[in-house]
Parts: sequence; structure tokens; C-alpha cells
Amino acid sequence: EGPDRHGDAAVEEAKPRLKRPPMFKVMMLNDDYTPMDFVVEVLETFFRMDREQATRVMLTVHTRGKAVCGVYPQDIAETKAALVVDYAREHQHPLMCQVERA
Ligand code: TYC
Repeated sequence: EGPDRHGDAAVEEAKPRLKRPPMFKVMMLNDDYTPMDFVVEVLETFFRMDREQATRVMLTVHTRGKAVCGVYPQDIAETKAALVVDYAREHQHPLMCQVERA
């Protein structure tokens, strides 16, 4: 029995992958300059929120300093945070995201 047994039915059996990956929160941070409508657009585009959800999260960031935009495996969380920051820079906004262990 084991992963390197060959020559019979066992080679066709994949080991069940039941372990969930560690999850990471993408946090959006407040600043004084990024327009509210730009933040709402970012939340809709990169985090698949509807207008109402995106507006609620944006206002939470604005009033409390930061809020969770989504929770993902680490590579996806890091990629989303980087894409958002790049997109904001392209539009000359200082919007910031950070990734935290969930
Ligand atoms: N504080 C910004 C303003 O008053 C709006 C804002 C909201 C900026 C959320 C960043 O992540 C943010 N225009």
C-alpha cells in the first residue's frame, strides 16, 4: 500500500485531498484621497460585489479604517491585493490593500 505502488488497480486511485488550504483576508485600507466611487468600482470589479455590497464595504473602510474585501487561499489573496494596488496606481490613487491570515 502506498503512493508508489504500481501494476494494479491502486495506480488509478488518487489520494483524497480533504485538507483545506490556509485562508487569507484581503483588507482594504482607508486614505484621504481615493474617490469613493473609484473604491466602489474596484470592489465590484475585483471582488465581484454588487453595488450595494460594494458601497457598504467602502463606507466601512471610510469610517473604521479598514475592512475585509474577501477571503482566499494565499496566492489568490496576494494576487488580488497586487492587482487592486496596480489598478489604483494606474489611476493615480493611493488606495492600499493588505493581506492578513484569516
Ligand atoms: N476616504 C476616502 C474619501 O473620503 C474614501 C475611501 C474609502 C478611500 C475607502 C479608500 O479604501 C478606501 N474620498
